[in-house]
This record gives sequence, C-alpha cells and structure tokens, in this order.
Amino acid sequence: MIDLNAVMENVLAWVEPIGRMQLDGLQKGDLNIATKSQSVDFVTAYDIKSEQMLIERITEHYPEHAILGEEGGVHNLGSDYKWVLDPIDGTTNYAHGFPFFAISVALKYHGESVLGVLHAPMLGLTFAAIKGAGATLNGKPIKVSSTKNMLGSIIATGFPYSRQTNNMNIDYFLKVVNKVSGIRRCGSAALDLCMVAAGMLDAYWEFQINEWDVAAGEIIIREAGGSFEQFDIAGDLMTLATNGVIDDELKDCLFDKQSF
Ligand code: LIP
Repeated sequence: MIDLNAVMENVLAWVEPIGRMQLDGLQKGDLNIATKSQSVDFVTAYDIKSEQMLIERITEHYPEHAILGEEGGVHNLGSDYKWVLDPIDGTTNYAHGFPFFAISVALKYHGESVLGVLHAPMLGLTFAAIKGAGATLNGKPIKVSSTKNMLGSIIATGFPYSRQTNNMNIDYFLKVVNKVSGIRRCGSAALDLCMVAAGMLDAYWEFQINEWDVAAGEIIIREAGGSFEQFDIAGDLMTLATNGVIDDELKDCLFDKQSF
C-alpha cells in the first residue's frame, strides 16, 4: 500500500487552487452551462477544467493508477488503485452560485475507499479521511452526532434528475417528513454525507447516486463513526448513511419494518 499520508498532502494541495478557480469562475460569470443526460443535469466549463486539472496531477504523480471521473475521465482501469473524482458535486448549485458544492476526490484500493477529500470552496469547509486514521474537518477531528431518535434528527435527502418518470423518492420523503425535526435538500450528495460525518446532520438517503458522488463521503462518514449502506430497491440503488444510532428506526420507517 502506498503512503496514504503523503497522498493526502498532495490531494489537499491540489484541491485548494481548483476551488479558488471555481470561485473565480463564478465572479467572472463564464460558466458556459450545458446539459448532459437530462434537461436539468448541468455541466459547466469549470466541471471540465477542474476534472482535467485533477487528472493531470494524478497522472503526473501516480501514472499507473486508474481514474474514474464524472465528466468522462476513465484511464488505466485494471490497476489496484482507482481514483474516483467528482470535480463539482452539486453542479446545479454551483451554476446558481448557491454555496453547497464541492470537489470530491477519493482513492480506492481493491475497490474500497481508503482516502477521501471533499473541499467546498464557497463554504470554506475541507473534510478528509484516511482509512483507520479518523476523519477531519479543516484539520480538526470530527465524529457523527449522538442524536438518539428520528424526532430529534435533521435528515437530508435528494431527488433524481429524471423528469420522465414518477419521482419514487416522494413516497419515501412523505414517510419520513413528519417523524423528524427537519428535512434538508442541500443539493450535494457528497456534502450531505460529510455533514452527517461532522454531526451537522443525523442521516441522509437518496436514490440513483453515482460512484463519484459518494466515494469520498463514504470513507469520511465511516471514519467519523457513522454507517454507510447501499440497497437495491426494485432495481433502484438507495444510499443510506446515518450516525449509526438512528439506523434501525430510520430503516423501519423507510422500509415499513417488514422489509428488514
Ligand atoms: C448531484 C448530487 C445531488 C443529487 C443529484 C446529483 P452532481 O451530483 O450531488 O445531491 O441529488 O442527483 O447526483 O451531478 O451535481 O455532481
């Protein structure tokens, strides 16, 4: 295994200037917003530039590693190490100047996340974790909340881009909304996970999330003492992350008890 502390130093040094570039882009207003899979699935010039910059840094330092990036970067698949990149998680927010967006960088070894960094430049938040070494926010250790039940919880979710089919998450939203202190829809799955890791939220669930949305958040939440699971619900992948305490109650609520 490579020295993950040295990798972490590199990644932290890479994401800072990319974050500043993304903020400059907002100032200049030259985002060149285009759509991808759906009419509301956006990509900006800064998603593409940011991913290119990350790929350049990775191939310079770790030329033999595999890379999977949201904006099409796929390289060397077949290596034991795979970088999973979301140059801007929360592109819709970014395109509106809404501050919940982040650069997400994860390193997987044999398919498991062993290092994750999430840098939210407009919020000034940098989450990081190395497997077995705990999780941090802006360099200080973090852990999940100790909230004991759903009634005391703030829980985040998100809704898929697809406008063609019924939005199945509405049913799950209705099951949860009256049982909690509050529901939040921040618009960045990666940040939602990290906010559960830091105890700012107590849980998060969402359908149809991609590997690059959660690869960094997964290790950050696990290292902060929380749970991260994915379930196949009638062909749709649900991601569920909690503080580990309200886990059973939330699953009973989402899955009407008899499913578990
Ligand atoms: C987005 C997520 C958001 C989710 C969207 C999408 P992108 O990532 O973070 O929370 O609801 O479906 O996956 O496309 O902005 O990187």
